[in-house]
Amino acid sequence: MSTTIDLAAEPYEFALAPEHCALLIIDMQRDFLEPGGFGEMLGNDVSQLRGVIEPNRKLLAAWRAAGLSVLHTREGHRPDLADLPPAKKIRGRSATSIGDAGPMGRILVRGEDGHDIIPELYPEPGEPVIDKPGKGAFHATDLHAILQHRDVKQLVVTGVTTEVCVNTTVREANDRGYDCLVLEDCCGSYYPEFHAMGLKMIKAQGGIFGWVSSSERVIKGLADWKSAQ
Ligand code: TIU
Repeated sequence: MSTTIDLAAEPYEFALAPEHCALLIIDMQRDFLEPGGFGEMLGNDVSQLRGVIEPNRKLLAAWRAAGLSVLHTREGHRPDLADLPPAKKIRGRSATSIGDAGPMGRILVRGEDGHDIIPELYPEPGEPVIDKPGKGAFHATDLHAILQHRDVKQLVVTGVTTEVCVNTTVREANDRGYDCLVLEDCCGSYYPEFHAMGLKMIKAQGGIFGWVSSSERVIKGLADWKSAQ
């Protein structure tokens, strides 16, 4: 018997199908959340994002306990920078840019300390990590193939930043036929107004890109579902 977890969401209720739903945690990397990385290089106050760590930690624990699929993404480039578009390298006219040395290693380069996921949300064995060169998690990655092999049709999306990599990924997913539920307390931006507007853009027009809800609702829904089994 297949059951759904019916969650309060906007613009209307989201019917989460546990066997076809994966948690996708976007770019919770030291480069975006700690000083000295890519986020700070762009001129941002990285402390703005720290508040999303704890809700994601609790959600991830509940998600793992329920035995559902989880995938993590990391934005970054090959050490030889062959996958770095020249336009991305020079954008911002910053003194330091992607590939240059920083306190956490070379900025936004795979294998460096700054590129890795923060310890609080570190992937467990068996949880795919998608290394992506762009803002969207589908561009130039095997994410779509992995999701198809697992028969995933819905994504619960969290991570940073709301208006950049989360929004780009949700839009890409939407055009590939996935239903996306974005958790507002588990996403964050360096700019609170962009966070608010990024979520509005997803749920407006009848859920033009997807749904918005909270981790509290998902955690409660998972607990009720588990106890009913
Ligand atoms: N700058 C910014 O807000 N975000 C990014 O560059 N990447 C992600 O959102 N991960």
